[in-house]
Amino acid sequence: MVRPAGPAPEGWPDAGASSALSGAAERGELARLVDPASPLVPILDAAGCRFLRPLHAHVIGRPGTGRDTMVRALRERLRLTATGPADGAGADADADLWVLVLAGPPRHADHDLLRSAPADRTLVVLGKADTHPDWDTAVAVARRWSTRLGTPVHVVSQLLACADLDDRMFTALTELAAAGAEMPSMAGRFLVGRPGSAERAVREALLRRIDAFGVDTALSLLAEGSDAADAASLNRTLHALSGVHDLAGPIGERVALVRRRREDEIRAELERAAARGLDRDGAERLLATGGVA
Ligand SMILES: Nc1nc2c(ncn2[C@@H]2O[C@H](COP(=O)(O)OP(=O)(O)OP(=O)(O)O)[C@@H](O)[C@H]2O)c(=O)[nH]1
Ligand SMILES: [Mg+2]
Repeated sequence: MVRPAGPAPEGWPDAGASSALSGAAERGELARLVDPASPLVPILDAAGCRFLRPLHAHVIGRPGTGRDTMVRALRERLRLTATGPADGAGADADADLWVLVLAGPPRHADHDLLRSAPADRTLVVLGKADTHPDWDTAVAVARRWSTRLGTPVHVVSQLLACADLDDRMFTALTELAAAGAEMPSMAGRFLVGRPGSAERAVREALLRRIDAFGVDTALSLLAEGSDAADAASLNRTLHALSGVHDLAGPIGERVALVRRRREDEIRAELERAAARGLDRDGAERLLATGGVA
């Protein structure tokens, strides 16, 4: 099955029944479908490698919507090959899926971006969900945008999905929670301490890493004495709250489609080889293979 690099997160569905061609490709046995002396062997070996490449998602959206952070979230949490604006023009050439990030009501530019991506392989995400007054509000907003766009809109805080607090930040949060500190409603008021001081620096780092909602959530978790015993477990809790894992379902639903497209790539290679006269009988026999393995 076409899969993300590394072990699949729980919940990746099976891609369904495979044809003889894609079944052999998934087992890494594509070249065994022809005579070992056939000139198709290296072509099928290369096509088989391409077939098994990890699932590739390309992130699009208006500038400032959190696209680069979404790329990181997809790589780190869902183990996808992910690209975005930082990867330059043409980075989507081999993409299987597109992720359109919205951080405000859909505008013309978003409609244009949505039209430019393949409809059946594009997910729309309300990003920066943590900047809404609360998660339920973000979900309600996403529902309204979904009605306007005619496609589901998933709710994600890509920043929380990338939470990587270190021991120094964890200790600062623990001390703040023990002192009964809360996140002020104006995030700027969190930045107490002399500019350049260690206290100010750690507070700035916290806002940069997890922003106001993340700090507020972490303080509540630590004050409640939750099992966030160290930086790593607090990071994991924030990742779990980010909504990014909920993308695994809709991504998984598109895996069968991606697999069919990759099988079409193998067929195109075989057709090119047959046109060049390379083991035409072998190529045509394989091209006639359409049944389920
Ligand atoms: N609160 C919050 N901030 C976020 C989130 N994702 C990204 N940001 C912040 O938004 C800013 C832009 O993030 P990027 O990921 O660089 O977004 P981009 O779309 O690539 O933006 P440009 O590179 O400026 O075009 C940074 O300050 C991020 O920290 C999020 O989920 N929540
Ligand atoms: Mg950026």
